[in-house]
Amino acid sequence: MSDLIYVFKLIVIGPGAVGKTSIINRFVKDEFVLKYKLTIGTDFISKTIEYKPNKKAKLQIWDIGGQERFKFLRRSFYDGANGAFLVFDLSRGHTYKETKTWLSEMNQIMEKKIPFILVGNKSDLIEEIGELIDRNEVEMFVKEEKSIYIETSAKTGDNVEQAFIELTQRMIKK
Ligand code: G3D
Ligand code: MG
Repeated sequence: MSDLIYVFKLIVIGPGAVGKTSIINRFVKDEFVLKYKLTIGTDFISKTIEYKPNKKAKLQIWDIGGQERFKFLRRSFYDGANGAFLVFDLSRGHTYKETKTWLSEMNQIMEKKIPFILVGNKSDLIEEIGELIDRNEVEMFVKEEKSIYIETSAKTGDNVEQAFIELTQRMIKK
């Protein structure tokens, strides 16, 4: 008998090279590959997550991949999404500003607002490069959007699974 109840479409969006594909690979395969050829395109990859003890949900995780460059291709990508990771790169501050454009585009395309989590990825680089974003401003931004902010490293795996669990719980509450 299966106690699997939920199936969610989860999309991972944000500027290029922030680590979207790496986060998915870390979560799904628990690995970090130094060189990816090209991102998966329009396909998704499935993984069942235990978001609470004995509670499972199936996630269909969609990597926006090359479509990040082609706005006209994105509509079908967003179609039916239940939740999103909006990812930026902690080592490139301008990618944080760009997430605001991504968010307004998503809200424009989606009929209803869906839960999202703002992800600052590459936290392993912070020590080396210093702080490039104003965390107070980030916290104010996500609070206004009724969202939360999580810092991850696809390289070390830090917080990656937690981010998926948190988003799954938010999609369930929705
Ligand atoms: P994208 O799918 O958002 O375009 P990728 O991003 O997953 O392809 O990652 C872009 C680059 O960032 C890759 O390096 C990848 O190895 C690196 N990267 C991804 N996540 C992390 C992380 O958490 N920490 C660090 N240090 N690097 C990360 P290359 O060299 O292949 O461009
Ligand atoms: Mg990619």
